[in-house]
Amino acid sequence: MPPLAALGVHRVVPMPASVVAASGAPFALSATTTIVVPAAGGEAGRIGEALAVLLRPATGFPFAVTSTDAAVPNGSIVLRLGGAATLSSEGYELTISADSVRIVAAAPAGLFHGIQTFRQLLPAAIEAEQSTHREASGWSVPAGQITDYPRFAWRGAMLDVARHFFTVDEVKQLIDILALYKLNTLHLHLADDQGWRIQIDSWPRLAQYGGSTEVGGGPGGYFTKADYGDIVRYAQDRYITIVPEIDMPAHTNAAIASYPELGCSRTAPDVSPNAPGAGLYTGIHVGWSALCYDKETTYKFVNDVVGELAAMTPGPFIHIGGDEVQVLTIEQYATFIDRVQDIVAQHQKRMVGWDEIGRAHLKPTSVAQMWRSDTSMAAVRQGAKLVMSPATQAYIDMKYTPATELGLDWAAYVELRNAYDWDPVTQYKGVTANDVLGVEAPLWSETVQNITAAEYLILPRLPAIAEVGWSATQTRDWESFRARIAAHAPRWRLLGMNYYPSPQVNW
Ligand code: TNX
Repeated sequence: MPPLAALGVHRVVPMPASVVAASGAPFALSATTTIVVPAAGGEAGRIGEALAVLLRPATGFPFAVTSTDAAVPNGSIVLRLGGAATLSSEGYELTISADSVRIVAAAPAGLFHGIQTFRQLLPAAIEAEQSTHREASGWSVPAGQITDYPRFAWRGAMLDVARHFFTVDEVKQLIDILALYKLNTLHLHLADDQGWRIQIDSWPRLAQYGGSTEVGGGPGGYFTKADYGDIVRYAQDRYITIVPEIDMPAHTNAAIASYPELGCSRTAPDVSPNAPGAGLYTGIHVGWSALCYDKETTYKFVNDVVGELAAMTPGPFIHIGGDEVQVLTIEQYATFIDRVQDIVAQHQKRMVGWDEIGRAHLKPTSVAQMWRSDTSMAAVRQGAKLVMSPATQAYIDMKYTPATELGLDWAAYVELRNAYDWDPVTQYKGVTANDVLGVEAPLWSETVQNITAAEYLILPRLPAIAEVGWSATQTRDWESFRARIAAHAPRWRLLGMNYYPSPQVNW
């Protein structure tokens, strides 16, 4: 049986803007299918190669990649740039007939997203590593046309590599999930009380000492600059921007343990007997540590760290945290954030911070990440844009139900439907569409020790958030989503990904 009778009953997540089924025969992959890219090659050529790499293992077909602008023979998958300028820089048009598949986009990111849609229209078995179980349907894709583009510019996930460290390989596995669901931003929470995870040459003990443990007393770890560059390039190849975060002025115990002159007051609420070194912290309390807001050393430190981070980060944003400060007054806090904002600007980047930064004097180019809402409106009133991460919907470190072993529950239990059924613009009174840059699902890692555990919390909730960020309001529908996402579990299994089989879905 073919996987889909017609394009009208496709299983694509996130839901495309427009899907028009055609009555003609489907397109079928075969041993003679070629991938045609523009003569100029370039990024479209690289995307065509990536498509071939995706299709070869399961089918066993060669998928030659040809560079030409000439008319193409029947049986081709054609990638073209231009002609779809109205679709924005991430949009695409996918046209499928018995003779050919055409993906047209104004920019390479759109071609990349179009390929993810084509991939999801193929039977799940396309994800298999070997062609051992030939697809009975003949690898066919129903005829029709999809026109698609995102609702929001920032569609992200966050991984907390500070509470537990994750390897470069694990981060790449997460990036693969983001790419499949057309997410374009990966925010890395690189420093917190329990660990500093990025090499900084001017302050070497940050990573060497501050990175030497994690929650529970494990060995921790950190990314060298080469590791970080590797992650940045892997993400770039998938049209994903890395947003690095150094959380300050609170959540800074790992830095203060490495360089005690950075601290003003610091009393760890509980010191783990497992802590391998003086001043290091392996518990999970928050808010108690702080950089000294009135010492020049602090700003030299911030300038050095932001400078090195800006130099290794091609994306426009540096996230400076700014959350949960308990040991500074509001005035002291605002003084600190104002100066840090200037430092970030001096390094030609835009500052992002958790919504508490609304208490400072924000530039309109700064971005506040809404998580609790109380200070978000103060940021909006200053012209800053919001990235929406309401903890009750978008925090994918929350337990699904009281029975979930992993995760925390301080904000809510977040079952799949809670993660899906909300709107970034109407969620909070006073926010308008113009204020919202996009959405992000943070994965804090107090209870999450490796990527397998992370995947259990990520799938299926991150695809739900991806649809919140990509799909137009009028195309979104819970019943439709729960039917479509069910078809993704076989894909995840073939990709070796762990997931939570939510009882809200008929898997
Ligand atoms: C709150 S959200 C925090 C983090 C914790 C998280 C756990 C935010 C800006 N701060 O420090 O890891 O809750 O859910």
